[in-house]
Amino acid sequence: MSKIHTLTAYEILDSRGNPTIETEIQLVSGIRSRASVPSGASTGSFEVVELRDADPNRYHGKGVLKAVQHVNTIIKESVIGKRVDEQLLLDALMVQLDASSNKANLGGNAILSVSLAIARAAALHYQQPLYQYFSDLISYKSGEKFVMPVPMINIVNGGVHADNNLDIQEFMILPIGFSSFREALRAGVEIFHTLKGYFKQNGLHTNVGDEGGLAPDLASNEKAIECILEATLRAGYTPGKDVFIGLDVASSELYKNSSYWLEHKALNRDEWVGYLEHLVNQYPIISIEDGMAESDYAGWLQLTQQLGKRVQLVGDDLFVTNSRLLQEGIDKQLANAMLVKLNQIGTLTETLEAIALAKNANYAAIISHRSGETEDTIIADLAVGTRVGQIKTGSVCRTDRVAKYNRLLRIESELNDNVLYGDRGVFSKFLVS
Ligand code: 2PG
Ligand code: MG
Repeated sequence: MSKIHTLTAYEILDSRGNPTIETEIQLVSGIRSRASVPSGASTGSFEVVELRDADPNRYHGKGVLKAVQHVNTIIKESVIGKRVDEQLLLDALMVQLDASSNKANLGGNAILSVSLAIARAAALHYQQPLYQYFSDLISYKSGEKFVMPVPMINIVNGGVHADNNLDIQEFMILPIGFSSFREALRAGVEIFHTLKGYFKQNGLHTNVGDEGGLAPDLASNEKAIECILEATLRAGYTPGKDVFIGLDVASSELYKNSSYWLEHKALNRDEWVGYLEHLVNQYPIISIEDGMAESDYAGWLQLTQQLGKRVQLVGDDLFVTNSRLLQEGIDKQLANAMLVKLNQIGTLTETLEAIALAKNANYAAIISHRSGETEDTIIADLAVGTRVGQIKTGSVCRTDRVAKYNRLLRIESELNDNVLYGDRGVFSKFLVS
């Protein structure tokens, strides 16, 4: 087995033009690989620490040279000479080296860049595609089919991801009613372009937000959903049959002084849950992420009781890919799905543990990007390898987003017929046929 020869980290840029960390690993065998780390804007308070330099003379304080330094010294010294396929051990070692509860010492970004570079190098060592390596790591039976994920395509951006007047952060389409990822993605792309044309026709601007979704000012949040449904029909698809709506409300961002702020009005918990229920009654919505603020547990319970049988309720800020928080949510019966972001927890091992916990509790898991991304496509492989059946990776323009879709297209083509699309098991409980 090849051993780790050296690690080299450096500063690169993410899709918003902010510094982030990339780590290159070299094995004794000569194999080299690298991995980079994304960065969020609407972050949950319990995410691990993204270590930044806070040096106002560089990148407005956003430099990551301290994290780089940690990889190039402390982490490097402790992993050199170790077997590259000991992912569990190496991740545990880094957690131990950090010795804090939230990776504040070495930086979650430093640790994750190493964790992912290791996985990629091990896959190369075994001459396996990365998704296959992930699948083996979690011990799927060989021969069990891979599952291409349903893409949650974020075609209208709002909230902190855009400079428009929409409160809801992400308006997504889920092309569920298709038999391959390729055809589902094509529908998504056609709807995106139709929507762009429709906005243009109506004198609305067609600039895009951080995740590549269109970001015009609109009369209301509901109007965004209505425009998407209109574009779906115009593109020749049927809402509620081929294509469903998903929202990431990112409501921790809207929650101030115990009120949810919508369209400049303060709503109390009942009114807010009532609003979400109204949206579900009115439109073919199948998934709502962060419907309630991360600290509003009573609100989450109410929302889950009221809507949990009808739609997927996804905890992002609520769970932050953290098994302890997820277990608490499972015990209290909050939400019914978890968003999975590698950099919320900081190692591959802990991410896989959280996914396993979700699966065991019958919670869906959705592999996700961050609003600040790099060209790294590892989440595409993670989605296929873990067979979770869903991925959230933004709009269908801008290379930071499209790179993941392109990787998925390549994987599907490589797997030929030996692959399923989506996982009706995840959605069928919400579909009234
Ligand atoms: C989210 C993400 C990704 P951010 O809230 O789900 O879409 O945004 O990376 O800014 O947290
Ligand atoms: Mg979110």
